[in-house]
Amino acid sequence: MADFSMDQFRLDGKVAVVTGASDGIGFGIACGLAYAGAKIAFNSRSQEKVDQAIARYKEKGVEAVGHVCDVTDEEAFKAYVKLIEEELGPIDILVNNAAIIKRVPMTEMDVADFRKIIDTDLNAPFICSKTVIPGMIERGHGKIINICSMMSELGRETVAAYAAAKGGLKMLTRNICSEYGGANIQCNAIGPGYIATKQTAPLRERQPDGSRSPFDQFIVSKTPAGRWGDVEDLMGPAVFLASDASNFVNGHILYVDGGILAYIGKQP
Ligand code: NAP
Ligand code: GCO
Repeated sequence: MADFSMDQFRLDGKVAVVTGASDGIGFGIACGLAYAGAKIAFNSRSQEKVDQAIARYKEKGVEAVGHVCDVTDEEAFKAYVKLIEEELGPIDILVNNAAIIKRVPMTEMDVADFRKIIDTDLNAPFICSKTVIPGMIERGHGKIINICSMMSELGRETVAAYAAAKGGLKMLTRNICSEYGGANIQCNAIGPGYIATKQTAPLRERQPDGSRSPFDQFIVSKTPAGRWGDVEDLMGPAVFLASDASNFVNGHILYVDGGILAYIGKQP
């Protein structure tokens, strides 16, 4: 029998950058990677959020290094990577998590807003990936995890820009795999289902009588697991895709959605 060790899932000594991980899914994924042994760097657009997040990481037993950096600014991200490499060492793992959403019918959406969402949710993962890939090639290994979405596969009213960006991110994932798989870089994505974070809080707002909103009920009924996901649901998949256990997994979109994409919906 071939050799196998659970140590393949460990990330001891690895340096992981998780973008936009001051809160939400990024924060959860960063904690998961840290519990598996990785050193964590994150960024945010505000110093206040960096400081608050460092304290929250500490509460979770994680020593994370945080700095202000806007992922849409290529020069700023290059400088950020230089800083992280000085502080923690070369980057082994990049998680492209930072993103924004604006929910508005397409014909009412300003082109400036559409461009901003594409810039943050699609152009920025390109910028961040292209910044770290040369170092990964030099060192002979690297892991990139893009955070996709149900909207990488499905459309829905009011999220045209977000869906266009997340669909594009799926193909960027496959293209990075295609171009750099030969350099021992694995680029995969996680496609979370509906996860309870600030981003989705407006969708879960309670009705005046305390009951669940129709959209909230719709999501629960569309999810075979019968619930919203928690950031903890994404930790194991992220550790797997960041670790040597996934060295032959490349260009894959791992949907962590409680089964949404497998399900036609409740029959009448
Ligand atoms: P969130 O709480 O809004 O987190 C997004 C983070 O991105 C924020 O903490 C924000 O950090 C950061 N960010 C935004 N623009 C940035 C920029 N230009 N530069 C640097 N950081 C920036 O949302 P979330 O729910 O955790 O989402 C995280 C990721 O999962 C996103 O890619 C989202 O599309 C994806 N996702 C979410 C769900 C869900 O149901 N929640 C499902 C599928 C996919 P600061 O405000 O601190 O700058
Ligand atoms: C929405 C949601 C979604 C989720 C997620 C689904 O308005 O439908 O915000 O886009 O956040 O990305 O996987």
